[in-house]
Amino acid sequence: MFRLPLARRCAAAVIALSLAACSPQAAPVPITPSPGRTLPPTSTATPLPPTATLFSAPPATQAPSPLPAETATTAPPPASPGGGVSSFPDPAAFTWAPLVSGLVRPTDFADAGGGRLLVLEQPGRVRVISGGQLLPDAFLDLTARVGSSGNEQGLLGIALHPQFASNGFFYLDYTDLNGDTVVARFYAPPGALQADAASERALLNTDQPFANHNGGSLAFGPDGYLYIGMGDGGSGGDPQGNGQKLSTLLGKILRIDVDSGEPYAIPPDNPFANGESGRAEIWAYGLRNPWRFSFDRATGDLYIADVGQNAWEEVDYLPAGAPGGANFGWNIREGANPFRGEAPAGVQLIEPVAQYPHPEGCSVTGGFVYRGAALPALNGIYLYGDYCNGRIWGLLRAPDGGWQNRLLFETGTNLSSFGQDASGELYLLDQRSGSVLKLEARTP
Ligand SMILES: [Ca+2]
Repeated sequence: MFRLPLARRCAAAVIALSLAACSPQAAPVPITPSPGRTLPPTSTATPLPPTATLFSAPPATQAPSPLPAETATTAPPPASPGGGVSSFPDPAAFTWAPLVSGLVRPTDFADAGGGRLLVLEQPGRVRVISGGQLLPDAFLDLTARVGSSGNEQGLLGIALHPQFASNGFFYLDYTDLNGDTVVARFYAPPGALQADAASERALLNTDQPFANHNGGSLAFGPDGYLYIGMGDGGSGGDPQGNGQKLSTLLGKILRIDVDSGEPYAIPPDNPFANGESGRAEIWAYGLRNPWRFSFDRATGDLYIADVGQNAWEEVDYLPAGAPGGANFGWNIREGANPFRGEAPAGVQLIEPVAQYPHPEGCSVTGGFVYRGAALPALNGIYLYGDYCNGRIWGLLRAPDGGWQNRLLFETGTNLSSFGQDASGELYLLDQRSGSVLKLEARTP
């Protein structure tokens, strides 16, 4: 999400998209698809063939680390054994049902267990939904520590420790009053409706040279490590070259071990773990503003939505078990297209598995692979959307490694984030209306 200035960008989109509702003043579009509103199954959002996974020269022997051998050839990698559907269902069978409203610029979501759903508000509060109701008292109020004057600043991401139910640790990513990124650990007593605001323990503080592109996504991987999404630092076009620069944490996905070290340890298989040829925290790079990444809870595969500059929004993919050091191309590439310069000899760039052009949208928001029980017709489909117009696509990996992509929903929301609960059911956050909506089966 988060394109600056939003109003200007969306004005252009509205011209081309009669269904778009980018302007904050625009009347909300009904959020449930109907047969008349559901778009045709074909979309110009283009899944890329598996043979386009890589380009440029074969891997060099020095860092950055090469990808696994099978992805370094034109042969598609085998599908992960997660199971799931082989085709898209009729999207008219589903609806995004309102769950709660009254939130202020919601940005992220987590299931804390015990019937508690946590929702971040960009100005700095963590709110609680309990028993289907938004509780008036915040789970945590950090508004005095969070700077949110910029459209892309504020309280941006949350991840619960894998043992949160017993240890009460959760992690937040926010921009502070100076506009710099903080990743910190907090504590809440098990089952509590309020966290301990005095429990903050900073893990990472990173200077942000510009107000935009602060990343902010957090997720624990299947390996138990904490992954952190960092934008390229902002402005436009990555003027500092941070995406490709291994001496900065900007423009990266980081990977740290929060269960060891002080305040964390570097996993020994991080690609630059010894810190000699790159920052030890780096897991993947070449990213502009990875606005939401997630792991398929069935396979461990990693999906990254990376917000584009002016032309292309993209979804990137790493199969489970892929080594660190993946380079997703920014700012040499924007989506699967040249942006600036060429990759140095020996540097491999990984192409996205799907991309869509402006003005089909203007800022991608990554979601989740559906693995819930309630909607089996969606099992294995990765849902992602566009912040500016609320479109939601499905991306489905075929057994041969190819990808199918389909536009599924026109929600008309400012789709700031998706959420996933402990059961694997999916939600979306509408920044404009301050609402949380849940994906459900449409009942006649
Ligand atoms: Ca890219």
